[in-house]
Amino acid sequence: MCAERTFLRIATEEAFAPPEMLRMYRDIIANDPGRDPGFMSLWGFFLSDKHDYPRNVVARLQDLDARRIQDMDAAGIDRQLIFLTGPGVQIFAAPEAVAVAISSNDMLADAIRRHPARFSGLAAVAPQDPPAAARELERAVRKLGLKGAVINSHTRGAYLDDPSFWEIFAAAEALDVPIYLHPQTPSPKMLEPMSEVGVESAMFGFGVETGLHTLRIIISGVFDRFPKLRLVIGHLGEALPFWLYRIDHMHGAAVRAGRHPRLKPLRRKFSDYLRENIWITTSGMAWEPAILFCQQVLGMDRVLYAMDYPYQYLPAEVQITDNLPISDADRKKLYQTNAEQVFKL
Ligand code: 1DF
Ligand code: MN
Repeated sequence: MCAERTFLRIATEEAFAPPEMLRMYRDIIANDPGRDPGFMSLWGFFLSDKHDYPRNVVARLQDLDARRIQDMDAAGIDRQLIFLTGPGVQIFAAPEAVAVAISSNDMLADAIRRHPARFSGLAAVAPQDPPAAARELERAVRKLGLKGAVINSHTRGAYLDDPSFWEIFAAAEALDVPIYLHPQTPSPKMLEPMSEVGVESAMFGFGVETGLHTLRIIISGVFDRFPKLRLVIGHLGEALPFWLYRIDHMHGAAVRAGRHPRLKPLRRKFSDYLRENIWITTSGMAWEPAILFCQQVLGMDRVLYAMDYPYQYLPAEVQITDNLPISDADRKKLYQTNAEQVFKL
């Protein structure tokens, strides 16, 4: 199939980490372990240096040159959409978070200038300081050529359905760029029943956290206030496509009955927002029945390919996507043109 390939493979949820930020992570682990137990479980593991698996991930995260391109070539990936790994700057106090977002965006933009045919990127922003986040998003898009922003779910327990964050959405809508709502470990209030059995990670907790966050954004009316806002979520929509029928039914019934003050009438059905304002990627979910289900439920134009490099760097997974029983035209949408349209690549 490779010899006569008629599409590019664009991977849309690919991570990097500046060495300086990892030094700051090590400092939190050593000196402030109570800051966020989810962060401790995640980065305590990846920075533990006890096993090849975390060591290899951390080495690959820091490379924005030859090793990354070699890995892309080995897997047949033509372009990566790269962004700062989770939880990015969202673990820091506001002034530090704002500064690290700026420096890591500059670092990513430099790498994209070195490898313009292979890399694109999204900006890190600090939701802790919404006006600064909006300003940095504008700088990153206008001056650095980045294609949108990543936000790694909750920011020290706070969710984006709180209107204090909405100027970030206003900036994204005005700049006509998407926000990638990427996972991180569940917020402190949700963590313990997961962490006591070790499933708060990307195994399960990431998806619950980020699916809940997306649901909160929709039911709060964000898309009625910002109807052109585009959100991208990974891991085949963090299970929301599977829940869609039941959420539509129960959300509608609860709103009509006035069941909860935060369940307010919306202009559209819950599922309409998922289909019209949200795009999903296949990161970590190279699984034929699940991909076909999401394409059937949301439409061929809404599902984008992603690998989740380097966390799930499995070149064999590309074969699964190559071999999906869909038309060549639809395969090109999945691998290339949907990403080109959503991120304006
Ligand atoms: C993991 C997975 C870590 C994802 C990530 O960032 C991450 C992991 C720290 O395997 O622990 O982004 N992921 O998106 O699935
Ligand atoms: Mn990821």
